[in-house]
Amino acid sequence: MVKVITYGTFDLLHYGHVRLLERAKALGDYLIVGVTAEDFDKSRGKINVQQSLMERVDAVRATGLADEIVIEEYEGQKIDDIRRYGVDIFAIGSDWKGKFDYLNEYCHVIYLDRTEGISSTELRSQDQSFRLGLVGNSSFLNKVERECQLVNGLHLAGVCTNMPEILSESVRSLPLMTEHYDELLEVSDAVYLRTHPGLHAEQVEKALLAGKHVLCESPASLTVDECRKLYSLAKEKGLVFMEALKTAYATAYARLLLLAKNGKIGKVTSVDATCTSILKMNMEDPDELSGKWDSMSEWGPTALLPVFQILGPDYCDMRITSRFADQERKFDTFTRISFEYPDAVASIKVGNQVKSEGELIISGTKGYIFVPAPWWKTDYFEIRYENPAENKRYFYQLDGEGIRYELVAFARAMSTKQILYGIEPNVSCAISGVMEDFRAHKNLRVLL
Ligand code: C2G
Repeated sequence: MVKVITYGTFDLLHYGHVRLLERAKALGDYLIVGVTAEDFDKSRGKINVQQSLMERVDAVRATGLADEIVIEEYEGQKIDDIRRYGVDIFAIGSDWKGKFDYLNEYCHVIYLDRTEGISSTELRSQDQSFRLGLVGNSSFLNKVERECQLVNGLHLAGVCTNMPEILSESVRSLPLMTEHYDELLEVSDAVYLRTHPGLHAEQVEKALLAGKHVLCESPASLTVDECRKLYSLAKEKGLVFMEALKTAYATAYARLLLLAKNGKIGKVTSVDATCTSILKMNMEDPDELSGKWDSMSEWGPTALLPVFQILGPDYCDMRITSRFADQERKFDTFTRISFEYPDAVASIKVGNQVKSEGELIISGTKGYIFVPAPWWKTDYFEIRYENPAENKRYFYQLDGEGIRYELVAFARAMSTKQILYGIEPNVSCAISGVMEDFRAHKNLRVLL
C-alpha cells in the first residue's frame, strides 16, 4: 500500500484545496492529511486564519478524500509523522517548491501545481475590519495595542483615558485620545474596557445602547442581575458582548479544561486556585486605596474561572475569609473562598498583600492536573497519577499572554456573529455573583 501525506491550514476550504487533495490521493492508496493547528501566518506576522481548528478539520473530513486526519502541532512533526505512519510520498503545493526537499531523506517528495486564481487570503480579504476603541487608566492597554497589531480584522480607533502618562507612545498617537467616553464611542465599532470594575456595568450598557460591540475585562459587572441584563441587552441588539480574561484564551488552559472534563483524572473532586501579588502601596492612605484594585477585583475573576468552568456555577455553600486594609471593609488585601458542591469542593486564595505559590490543582479520583505558577499565564501543565510512570506533561505555546487569542476570538465573533465564548455567560454571571456576595459581606469571617 502506498501511503501519501500532505499538510495545510485549509482555512475556508476552497476548490484549490480540494484539487490538491484529489491529486495527492491519486498518488497512492491511502491519504493522510495534516491540518495545522498553528493559526499564525509568519510571513505576514498576523493571525489571519478565520476558522477554528475543529472547523478546518471538519471541512477536510467532509471532502471524503482523507483516509486519516492528523493535527500538526509542532515544528519538526512532519519527520515524526512520516516515520510513525510509514509514509511513502509527501505531497504539497508548488508554492512550497524546494522548501521540503529535506524530507527526501525519509520519503519521496512531490510538488503539485497550485491552482491559480483562488486562495484563502483572497477569500479572507472580503471580510470587514472593525474599529476598536480602548478604555481605561492602565498600562495594560499598551499590551493590548501591541497585540492588536497582530490580529486581522481589528484596527484601533482611539483611546479614552485620564492617565495618558502611563500609556506608550504608540497608544498616545492613535487617531483619537480623549477623556470623554462618548467621543470614543462615536469613532468606534467596538470597545475594549479595562476600567475599574465598579464602572463596567454602566460603560458596557452605554456602549451596547450606542450599537457598539464590547469586550470587557472581568468581572463584567458587580451584581448577577446586572450581568444577566447586559448579556440579554447584547442579544437583543445583535451585538457581541464578551468578558475578557486572558487566561481563558490560553491554549494550554483550554486543553486542560477539556482533559479535566473528559475524565482524564477521573471524577473531579476539588479545584484549588491561588493568585497573589504584592502591590506596592501605602495602606494608611485612603486616597491611595481608592485608586487601587483590591485583591478580589484584581484576582477574584481569574481564580474563580477554573472553579466555575469545571464544577459549574451551582455550588451549595460558600464561605469567605478576608483581611481588609480599611475599617469599612471595602478593600481586601487577602481573601480565601471555600465552595461546597454536592459532589466536590473548591477553594480560591487571592491576595495583593500576601505572597503564595500561584498554582492550580484539579484533583480527581484517578489523578490530578497540576499547573505550576503562574498558572494564569499557563503554557505548561502536568497530569499526575499514583504511578509516576503514567504522568504526562503538556506544553502549548502561549503568544502574547493570551491577549492575542482573546482579540482574535472577539474579531471572529463580530465578523461571523457566532460567539465562541472563552468565558460562557453563565460563568461570567457566577463570577459577578461572587463579587456581589463578597461586597455584601455574605458568609464573611474577618482576619485581624
Ligand atoms: N493550494 C493549492 N491551490 C491553491 C491554494 C492552495 O494547490 N489555490 C494547496 C497548497 O499549496 C497546500 C494546500 O493546498 O499544499 C493547503 O494550502 P493552505 O491551506 O494554504 O496551507 P499552507 O499554509 O500552504 O500549509 O508546512 C506546510 C503547511 O502546512 C502548508
